[in-house]
Amino acid sequence: MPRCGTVALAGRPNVGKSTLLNALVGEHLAIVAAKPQSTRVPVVGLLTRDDAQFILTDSPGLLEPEYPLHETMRDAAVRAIADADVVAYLHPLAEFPAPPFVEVARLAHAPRGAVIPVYTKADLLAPSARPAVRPSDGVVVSAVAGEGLAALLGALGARLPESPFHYDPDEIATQPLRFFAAEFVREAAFELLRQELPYSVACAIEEFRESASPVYIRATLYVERDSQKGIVIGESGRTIKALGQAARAKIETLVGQPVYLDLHVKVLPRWRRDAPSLQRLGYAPS
Ligand SMILES: Nc1nc2c(ncn2[C@@H]2O[C@H](COP(=O)(O)OP(=O)(O)OP(=O)(O)O)[C@@H](O)[C@H]2O)c(=O)[nH]1
Ligand SMILES: [Mg+2]
Repeated sequence: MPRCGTVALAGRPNVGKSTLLNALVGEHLAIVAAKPQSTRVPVVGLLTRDDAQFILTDSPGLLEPEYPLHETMRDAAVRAIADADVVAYLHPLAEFPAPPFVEVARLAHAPRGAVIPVYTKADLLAPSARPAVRPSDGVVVSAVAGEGLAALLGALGARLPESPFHYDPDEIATQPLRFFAAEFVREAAFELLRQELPYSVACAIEEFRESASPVYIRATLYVERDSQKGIVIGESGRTIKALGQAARAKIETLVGQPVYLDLHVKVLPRWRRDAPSLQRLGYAPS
């Protein structure tokens, strides 16, 4: 009997959840940023290996909510954890040992699925500086160096339920291309905008014409204040142009075709704290 089930990648912000999802799936699906709190909604990646199908859910970092967007992020992470057959609990190897998962996730009780500690970013430590991690402590990985991924899949796969596959083995994603287009605009914002500005950026896809050549995408990049709009546009439109080019290149890689990205900037005041705006941007269940 094959195995198939859901694996939640969970942990504090910035521990390397999205990078690990991409390394396991072998495609850049989830956005990655040097700054924490880049993932706002779960991203699902599929991996089918021999007789096991992994439905991998990259979840927002577990944090103490400070405003309504944070609350939607935490709710989404907690839901992904509750739904999972197995929880991969990511924590940097440099901070071994990880505190108990229920404390970090602030859960009232242990999740239904087994929790496997995964110690990340192993490449940042010289071999002599690495803590001694026993197999019973968890799995050591480096998504960047590709270390430990086979062992991780072995540990996760052994805990998946016996079940027929839920998806075609060739599929790698479940969310529509327009979702990834909006995410890649945000990833470009994390790369090109400074300080706190990426946290005020959201993106909505207004039109996505896949039959057009090049593929036509009209998108709105939202910020929270007029002053931020000025910075995002930049002198003579320089910043928004660079942002659009970076986002377009990322979208083209996933779509596999040339893309025309028609990107506009608008102000949506205090959208991070406004329930109707959060809903409209896809951050809250409607
Ligand atoms: N050296 C090294 N850096 C890594 C590794 N994995 C992730 N990183 C870096 O760590 C930072 C955060 O990575 P993400 O994958 O965005 O982390 P995350 O846990 O998804 O973060 P949030 O979504 O914000 O909670 C980025 O700068 C990554 O390049 C790794 O294996 N080695
Ligand atoms: Mg992430």
